[in-house]
Amino acid sequence: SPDGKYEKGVHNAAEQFPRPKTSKDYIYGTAGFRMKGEELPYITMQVGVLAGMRSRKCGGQVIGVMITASHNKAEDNGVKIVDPQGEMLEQEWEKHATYLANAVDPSEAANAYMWLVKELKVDQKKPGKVFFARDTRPSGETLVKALKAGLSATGIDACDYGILTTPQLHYLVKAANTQDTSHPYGEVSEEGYYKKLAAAYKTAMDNAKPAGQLTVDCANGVGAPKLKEMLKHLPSEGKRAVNIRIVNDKIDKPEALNEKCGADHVKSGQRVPDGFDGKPYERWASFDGDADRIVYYFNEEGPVFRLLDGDRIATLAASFIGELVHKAGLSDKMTIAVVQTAYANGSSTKYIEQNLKLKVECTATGVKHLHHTAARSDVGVYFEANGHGTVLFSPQTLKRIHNHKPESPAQLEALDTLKALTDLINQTVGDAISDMLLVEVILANKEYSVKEWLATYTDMPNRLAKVRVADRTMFVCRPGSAERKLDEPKEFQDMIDAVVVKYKDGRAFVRPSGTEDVVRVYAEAAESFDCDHMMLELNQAFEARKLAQA
Ligand code: G16
Repeated sequence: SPDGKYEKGVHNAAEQFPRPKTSKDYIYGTAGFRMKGEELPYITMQVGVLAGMRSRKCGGQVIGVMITASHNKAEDNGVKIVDPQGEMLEQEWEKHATYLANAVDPSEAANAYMWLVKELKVDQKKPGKVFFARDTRPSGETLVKALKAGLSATGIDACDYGILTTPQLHYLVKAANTQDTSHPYGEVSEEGYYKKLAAAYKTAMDNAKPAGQLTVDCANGVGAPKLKEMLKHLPSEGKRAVNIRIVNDKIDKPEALNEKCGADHVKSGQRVPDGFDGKPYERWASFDGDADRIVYYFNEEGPVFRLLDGDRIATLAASFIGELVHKAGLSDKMTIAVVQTAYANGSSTKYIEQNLKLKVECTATGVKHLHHTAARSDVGVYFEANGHGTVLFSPQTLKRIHNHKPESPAQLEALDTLKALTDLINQTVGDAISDMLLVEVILANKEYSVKEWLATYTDMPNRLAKVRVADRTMFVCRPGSAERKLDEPKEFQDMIDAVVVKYKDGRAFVRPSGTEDVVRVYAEAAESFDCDHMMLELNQAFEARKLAQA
């Protein structure tokens, strides 16, 4: 390093934030590193070191670091790196993060740093810049100190954005790296984020009327204060006035985070959150702990719970964008594709292919996989069933939309709405606030109530469960199967297949989680009681192979 200064700096930082004594290997997983917050300072310091290198390597462009454990418990935390265009860290670099995180002591840390500098040909004299933020978890404060230690140890210019939602940080990174280009993404400030979304929302609502009140469960997380901020920028009077009520906003009670509320609780358990007081057909939505996921739902009389999850948002968005493209006279200029994962409800896939007549692709879980696939299309709509997703418009497509000359007032109207959507949608990553505004705009424009939205197709009954296992790394998905089949443990897939064939339209899969110490089990079938039965049999298969842990 410049006179060995940074090498020594890393050594010192690793002394200040030593690696916990553990036999565990840390892995940069589905969404970066995730574990108990108290275990994370060393790793976070190392993430700072790597983010700085990445910035130097990317010609000094801003790199982001987000400290959050999103949907996980309050005592957990996590840290992940955001690349220059606001995407997830390039996969090739994940192993470098894993490598640094597993250097056992200060000398190894310093050596690992120097080895990577050489290996990646990082010019340490070049400037580097990192933006970072955290969610509301109390452990975030210590982790910020550790992160700063890693950054300053290696001479990186850092900018602390305090508490933000994950997608807001992604926005800022992209905004910073595009500000001097011909297509700036937006102002480089939290305020700029609200202004961009608010302006787009107003245009997209020009010819529509909001469809009654929406109540948003913010999981007692960062989404609560940020949604409140967002509301200040949206019209509160007149025909476009938003009518949004916020519940579960207790961020001063850290233990309440994601506790019996939030998108994951609602989606996995197919149930309303604590604090629910909705009357039949009242529209509700839940964010997760860092506000990058959203699901909608309501009760019918009974009450019968009805979920409008990521698949529903994807189909709603794809159909509306398809209509706008058609009305604007752009049909022959762009194609729309939808990207899903194995968790997508079979009915949603059928509906997209048969009714919307769009191409569907299936990838592994993790936004990084969906995002890359979606980016190959002109318009790529991607959503995980859990409510994490967005819509990508390729640069070429954006150009076509902006250069298009409408030939009638109707074409003009559709084109203006389409243009507004390209600004309303946070194209860097799934964003609960942005996705919520998107859904609200679509429902208002289509004059849809939740009832009509639900009626577009009928979900296959399904169940989602977690199984605790001794070692989730024993479970290995079959390459190329988009996690729908397992290769390991040997012959376990045969047992799953033997269960599934017994049920009409049965489908099930088992995959190791990348964010929790569990394996996930998904099952769907034509009949609800078949799902329960199938789940029971799958659980028995775990027992039979002694894979489950009490
Ligand atoms: C993260 C990822 C999502 C993924 C989820 C669960 O979400 O960003 O793409 O679906 O974890 O992943 P897994 O099943 O591997 O545990 P979040 O909202 O927690 O950041």
